[in-house]
This record gives sequence, C-alpha cells and structure tokens, in this order.
Amino acid sequence: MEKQIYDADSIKVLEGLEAVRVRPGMYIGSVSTSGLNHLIYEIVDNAVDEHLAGFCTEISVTMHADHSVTVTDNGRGIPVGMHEKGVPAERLVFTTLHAGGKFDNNAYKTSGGLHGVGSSVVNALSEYLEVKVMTGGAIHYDSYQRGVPEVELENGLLPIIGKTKKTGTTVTFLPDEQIFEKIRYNKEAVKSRLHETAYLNPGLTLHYINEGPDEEEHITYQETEGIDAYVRELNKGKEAKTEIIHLKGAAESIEVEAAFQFVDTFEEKILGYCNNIYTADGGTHLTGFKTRFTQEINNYARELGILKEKDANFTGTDTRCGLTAIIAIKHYDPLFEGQTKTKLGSADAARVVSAVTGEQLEMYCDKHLETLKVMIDCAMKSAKLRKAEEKVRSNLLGKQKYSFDGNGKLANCESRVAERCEIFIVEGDSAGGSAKKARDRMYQAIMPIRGKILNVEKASIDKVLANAEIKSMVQAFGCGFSEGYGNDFDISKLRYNKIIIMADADVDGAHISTLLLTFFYRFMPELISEGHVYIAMPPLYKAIPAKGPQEYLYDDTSLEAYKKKHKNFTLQRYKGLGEMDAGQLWETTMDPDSRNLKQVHIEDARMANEVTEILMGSDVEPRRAYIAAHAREAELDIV
Ligand code: 1YM
Repeated sequence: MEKQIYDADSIKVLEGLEAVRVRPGMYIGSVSTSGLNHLIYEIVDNAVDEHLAGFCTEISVTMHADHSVTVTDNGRGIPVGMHEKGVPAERLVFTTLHAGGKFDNNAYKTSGGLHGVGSSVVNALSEYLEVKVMTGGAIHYDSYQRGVPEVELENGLLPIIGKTKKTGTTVTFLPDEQIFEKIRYNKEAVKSRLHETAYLNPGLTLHYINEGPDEEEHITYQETEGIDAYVRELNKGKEAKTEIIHLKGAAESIEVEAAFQFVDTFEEKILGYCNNIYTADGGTHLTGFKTRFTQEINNYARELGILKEKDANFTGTDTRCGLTAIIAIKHYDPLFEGQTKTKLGSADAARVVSAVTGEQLEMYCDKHLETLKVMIDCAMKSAKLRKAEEKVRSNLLGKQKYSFDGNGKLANCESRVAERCEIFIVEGDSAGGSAKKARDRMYQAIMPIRGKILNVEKASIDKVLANAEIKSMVQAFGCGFSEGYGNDFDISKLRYNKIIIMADADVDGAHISTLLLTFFYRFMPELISEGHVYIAMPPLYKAIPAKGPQEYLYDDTSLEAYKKKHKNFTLQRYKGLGEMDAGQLWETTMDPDSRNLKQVHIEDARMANEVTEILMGSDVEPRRAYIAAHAREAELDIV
C-alpha cells in the first residue's frame, strides 16, 4: 500500500468511499444479515445487467468457508482499457460512486436503489476485494483493501496474470468485520433471489455453490419457461382452474410480459417486476394490468350475456379472485418511488401494460372461449359471495354496530370480514369528513383524530395513551387492549387487515405519524410485525399540462421527472389532505386500485420511537441537537 500515490483525484475517491463506510446503512440498508446479502446482490446485479445487454449466459455465486464470496460471469468483462482519467475503467467502477450511467449504456439497468454504484459500495465495505477480468486473450488482475487499490498499475494498466480464450468477470470479496456486526449471510434468501432471477431471465443459468462450513451445496437454476414456471411454482399444491396464460408485447420502448393462472382460492397474488427488480409496493405496471383486466372481463361478460344490462360490473376484486400473476416489464428509464424505492411510478408503464394486456388478452380470449368462461365464472362466484355478505351485514347492521365511548367518531365499515376491512386513522376533522364521503363504506372505516391533542411536545407517553381518541382507536381495533397495556393483546381479534395512517405531508403530519407509530411499536408491536400498519401517501402536487391528461405527483423526484418531460403546465401544490375534495382523495389516496400505501416495517417504527424519545424525553440537549440537525429536513416526511 505504501506504493500508492495519493493525488487529488484519488483523495476524492477515498472521500467518496469513506462516506459509504461512515454511513453504510444509507447504501445497503443495514449492517446486519440483510446488508450482507445486499453486497452479493449488488455484484450479481452487474452480471445480470450484462445478461440483459445480451452478452452473458451464465453466472455463479460461490460462498466460501471463510465468508468470502465469489461471483463470476461469462460476459464481455468489465472494460480494462485506460479511461480518460488515466486509470483503467475497472478502477473507476470499483472506486467511484457514480461509475454507472456515465460510460455504460445498457438498455435496461437492474441496480435497484443504487443506480450503478453497487460495485464501489461493495468494495468500500469489504476487507478485501479482488477482480479478474478475462478479455482480449488475457486475465487482468486488480485488488483492493477497504476500497483502496493495492495493485500497482503498469503504464496505467492492470497487470496481466495469465492467458485465456474466455471472456468474463470474477469478483471475490470479504465483507469487513469493522462494518458488519457479524458475518452471517441468509443463504436461503440468496438462493431464492438467484431462483427468482432465473425465472425472470429464461436464457440465463445461475449456479449457487456453498463450500461450507455448513452443508455443502451446488444448485443450478435454469428456468427455460421463464415466468410461466414461476406462476406454476407459486400455485404448487393448489387446484388450477385455468392453464397458465402468457401475454407479451411492447410499445413506447417498454417491454411487457405477463403470466397468470386462476386457482381455486379467494386470494389474489400479483407480483410485479421492473428490470428484474421486485416492486414490493406495486405501482403503475400493476395498476395498468389490473384495471385493463377488469375492463376486459366485464366487456366479455356483457358480450356473452353473462352480465345483463341491469347488472352492475364486476369489481376489480371480483375479477382477480383466485388470480396468481407475474407482471414483468423492461423500462429504459424507470421511476421508483417511495422511501424504499419499491414502487414503480412511471406513468407510461400503466399505459403500455394496459395496451398490451388488452390486445393480448383479447387475442387469447377470442381463441379460448372455454378458459374465458372459467375466468368470468371466478368473478361471478366472488361477486355472489360479496353480495350475500353485503346483504347479511346490512341486515345485522342495526344490532351489531358497535359504538364508541366519548366521541363516538368512528365511521365504521359495514363488512365484518376482517381480511377485507381497513381503518383509516385520519388527521383533522375536515380531512376526516372528506374521507368519510370518499370511502368505500363496505370495507373502509374512518377514524378521525385531532392532531392538536397529540401534538403536545412535552407530553409523556402516558398522556398520549390517556388520550380519548387513542383509546377509542384501540377499542376499534378490537384486539382486547386493556389498562394493563399489551398484556391481553390478541392479534387474532383484529377487526381490520390494514390500519392506514393518513396524515398531511408536512411536519405536523409527520409528527402525528411518528407518535402513532411509537404507540404501536411500544404497545402493539405485532400490528407492525404482522404487516398490518400502513401509511397513506397523498400526492404533493397536481400537474395540469396545456395539452393532455393531468397527473398527480407523489414526491419531488416525480416532479423533477415531470418537469423534464413537460414544458407548459400549471402546478397545484397540496398542502394538506383537507385541500382535496372527496373525489380527489378517493382517487389519489384511498382507492385500493390506484393509491400509494407504504407498509410500515418494524425498523421504521423503531426509528419513530427513537425520534419520539428525543423529542419528548426530558433531556434537553439531545432534543436541541436533534432539532438543530433536522431543521433543514423539516419539510420532509420523517416517517
Ligand atoms: C461479477 C460481476 O460486473 N460484469 C460486468 C460488468 C460490466 C460489463 C460487463 C460491461 C459493461 C459495459 C461494457 C457497458 C460493467 N462495465 C461497467 C463500465 N460482473 C460484472 N460485465 N462492457 C462491459 O455497460 O457498456 C460497469 S459494470 F462502466 F465500466 F462500463
């Protein structure tokens, strides 16, 4: 290392990688198992990108006994030629945070959140990292320690350590124990991720090799039938009602592929991917598929006389009852939204997926009348059940409706089928009023709470708990919450599958969400760990272009993207939920088919709890420090 000469550029590089070492969580989420797994995925993703570019057919991941990991591909090899900065391109890939995008131009990029900086992040967090690039008949070698290059360049180029006729890249790294609490991978998750990649890329073979010290394994994942095989796997053990149907098409440079099948259940399982990235929170590709699918089924049902003129349309839930589907799209410039960037926001994806779904589904249905009838039959069964349930509930309503102490402000939903019910905890009476008007009364309950009451900076948590509205909220949940907080909490009694916090996108709203999350975290943590708590994401803006349809924008990134594409438009900024009328509130924030929900994970709640402790604790100094440090972010959503 003493050979290293630190010039201005290399110092800048070190500062960049140092930032990664100082805040690893910002780049890989955590320094526990999930962060470690992330390191592997980042390197694998680069190899998968090389496959998407059309040059790589085989990737292998080897877990060595000493906790180092080797990833190999048979692509072109990372470029080793001298870059204009006077070092081999490979060095820039592994030492700069913005290597991606600048000089690589694959059509579609995998890299989920890191936008091509993955290799350098892994390098920064590894005790050592070694690269072998096979290209032009030679094996080129480079290595690093904690991100710092160790190999002396020869005339500005990497040393050659052997000859080969093959091409490809091999990267071996050992995660740094100074950074990671404990080097323990989740090997099952690695395998499952490789399998998922195989399903999404039928031309790609992936090997998983575990050399121990636990059970030695060598598994090959190769799924020539692609997402059809994925749907088959998801439906394993269930009774199929239709064959697996495959739709494929492209428009506006977006490629769409979908596979789906109906099984004999009441569930709906739709997984979305964009550029191989799983979009856990759905997004526009799924909206496009769902709305068009419902439309098509309704149209056919009418055409075939199964729905009569007087009959209402099937709902979306009806038409997707028992549906398992994978929607995988390839987008040249996807927009991922939300804190975890797991929701596709690109408006063009909705349009293109809808068009492809419509066209391809019609082609299929025109040829397969029997299958079409089965699909309509599934919707019919769901609709019948729904109507029967609605009737029973409305008959029982007078007797069973539970009322609430004190305020009695809960506007409950009619259904008592917990799996289908949701409760919105809404900040403010006026927003509560709009929400009551906007909601689907059958399945959506509204509980308005007044921010003011909770917004007592120095109130102890006991005071928050004594708050009448929090009490009636707890009563509404039905989990048997008592004075002995948490003792006789029984999640099986929960009356709503989703508890949705709906607050303004401003500091007060964030504060209320923080308090509510803190409360759940401390006294009803199962609500969060079982995935019942969500945050509604109202739009921040409405953009009204001179020509064309208006669009809701949910964050500033979308606004920037919108500004790039449109010149002439007026922008309406929503300061609070109260500024939207019932129709807008429904469309943007409450409609299950088009809204934005962020599921709350236990880490989010833990963070909220920490923030609350600082803001509400009796220690003045940490509070002062926190407020000073976060004053600039005060406009941002802190949840
Ligand atoms: C085991 C990890 O990183 N493979 C890999 C990476 C690259 C290429 C090929 C590649 C890309 C391009 C051109 C391009 C990368 N290159 C770069 C950069 N495997 C692994 N295989 N030639 C080769 O994108 O144009 C970044 S990643 F920036 F140098 F081009």
